[in-house]
Amino acid sequence: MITFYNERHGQHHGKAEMFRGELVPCFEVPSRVERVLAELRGRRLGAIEAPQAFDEAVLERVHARPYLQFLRGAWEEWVALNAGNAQRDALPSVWPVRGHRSDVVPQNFAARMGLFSYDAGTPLTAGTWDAAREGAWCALSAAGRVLGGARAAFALTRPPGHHAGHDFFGGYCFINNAALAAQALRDGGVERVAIVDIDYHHGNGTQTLYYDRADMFYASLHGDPLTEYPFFLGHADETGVGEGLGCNLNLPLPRGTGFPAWHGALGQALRAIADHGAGALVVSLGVDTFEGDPISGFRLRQDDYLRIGEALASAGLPTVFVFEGGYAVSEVGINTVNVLEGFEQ
Ligand code: SP5
Ligand code: ZN
Repeated sequence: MITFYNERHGQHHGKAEMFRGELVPCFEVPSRVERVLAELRGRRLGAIEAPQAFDEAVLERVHARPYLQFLRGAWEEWVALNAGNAQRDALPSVWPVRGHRSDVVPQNFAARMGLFSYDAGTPLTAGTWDAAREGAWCALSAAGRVLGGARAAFALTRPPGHHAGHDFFGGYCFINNAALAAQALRDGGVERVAIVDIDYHHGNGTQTLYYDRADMFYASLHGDPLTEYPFFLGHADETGVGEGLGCNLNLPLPRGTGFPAWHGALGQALRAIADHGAGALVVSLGVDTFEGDPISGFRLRQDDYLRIGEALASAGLPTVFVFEGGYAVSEVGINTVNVLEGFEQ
């Protein structure tokens, strides 16, 4: 399968994220994608290409214009704020909550950063916008290849995307690459698109983007939000709204879940996708379900990822894979490429 690789991913490199009152080194590091790239090359999985360039207006198919404007200018504004900021990543520290105004965009940069985000774990750096935008081009190029008749294509990029919503960043994500790929498939003539999100974390960004739509089916397997990030979305009773009612399937699983139960839930998600009549599939491919992942709680092993690829292939749909989480750096390449290889066998 062809891979569209984001050569600019390294321009996004956060130093630290807020965790329990401390700034701890970022888990979402450039070496993650370098490992996947090396594994793809070593196992000769197919061509690795740079993405096409697109008009930035296409990002508005998924994201709000004021949010995109914010992201475009954020680093320069941050640097202009204080001497020394060029040496520090930007992190939000204040947010609107229930009953506060979110319809007025504040002039203060810290306030605007909070308006457009939901956690303090997602540093914005000098090259974040360039890296995220190039990642969007990878997702759109992969969708384009599938629309052109390819069985599958892979967008290998970071920062990841599934936590980013219409007008917010968080969870290491800025631009929702999977949502863009799904919309591109729709715009290319696929009437019903399914997204299956196999990252350890619920894809709150993707779910909120398509919650009221019947043409986008979102299914996610993830750590139960009662105990796991992103906490405030991802419960089983979230099934969609309006025309989208019945087009959202959350399968939360407890910490400690191993492959048999996880694989059963994937089967359930794929049956629901078949029932929906989807004509194409987008896979939010996180491998933070691995037993060795430093921030997650499932117990999948390396060989399980081959079985996941086989199960995804059994859906029989043209498929766009989009790289998401996975923080056990030394195994992230093997696990990710196992999914792709399992799919091709
Ligand atoms: C794309 C993706 O996988 N985003 C995940 C964002 C998770 N952010 C919260 C991480 C909390 C870190 N916990 C550290 C535990 C150390 N033992
Ligand atoms: Zn994740």
